[in-house]
Amino acid sequence: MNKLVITAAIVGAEVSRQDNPNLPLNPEEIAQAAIAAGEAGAAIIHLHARDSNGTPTQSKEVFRRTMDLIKRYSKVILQVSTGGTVGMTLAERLQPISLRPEMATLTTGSVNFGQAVFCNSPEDIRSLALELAAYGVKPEVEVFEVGMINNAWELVQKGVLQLPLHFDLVLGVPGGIPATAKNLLHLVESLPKDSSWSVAGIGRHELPLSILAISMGGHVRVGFEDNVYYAKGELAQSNAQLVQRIARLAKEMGREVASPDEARQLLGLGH
Ligand code: KMH
Ligand code: ZN
Repeated sequence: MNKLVITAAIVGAEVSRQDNPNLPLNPEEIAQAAIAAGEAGAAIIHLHARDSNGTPTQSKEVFRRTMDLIKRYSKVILQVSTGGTVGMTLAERLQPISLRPEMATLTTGSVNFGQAVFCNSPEDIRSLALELAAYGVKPEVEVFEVGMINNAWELVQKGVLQLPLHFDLVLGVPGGIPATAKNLLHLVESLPKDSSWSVAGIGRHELPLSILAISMGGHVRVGFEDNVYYAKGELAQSNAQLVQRIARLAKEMGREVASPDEARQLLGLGH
């Protein structure tokens, strides 16, 4: 089987220190968490940013500072969020793209997100995809519902997105596709041929879906953005602890963990 690419989603936009006091928030803390996650086996860091109050921000300067700090000590692939948090304008969300990260997310549809709505109109999705292409940034297509796969495919047919695509299948967001094995299989079977994919199981679904993905030849995303627990009733000490467990399980299951450079090759990243 191919090597396993582990993504660490280390901060997100919706979790807080009340959920887990070990959540990294400022650029220094986020960089430290990213570097430790890389040392534990993560090849990709999915990056959000917070301002000095801990509020989600897409500020280019905050992203720049965080990314510079990480790059100083680690070769991990940096994947910036273009989702930000619900309610942000498209212009806000786009800001870090001009920093030319190696990857960025692209959610190809709208979905209820807890009590809010994560809005991605066809026009906004197209603008985001074109912006990524203009800066040579590889998209990771974020899928919260099965129709989002078809929306990505339509953009391929229109020449806006290029094959092969890399997907992150997010299961278990309240309002999105439920986290079941049957749904994961359906999503995977719906992907365009030769796509690569990772799975992000939300909350308690993180571990069982990760194990399924390791078995199926997919890749895995873990981290505080998706889940703040190590086990029922036991908060995770760090993002690295969650990554370490996946690396350990993968080894037990006969899959080697990809280094950042191996992940670059696997994902067709040009630099
Ligand atoms: N915070 C969510 C509303 C992304 O990073 O692109 C969207 C999200 C996806 O986290
Ligand atoms: Zn995110």
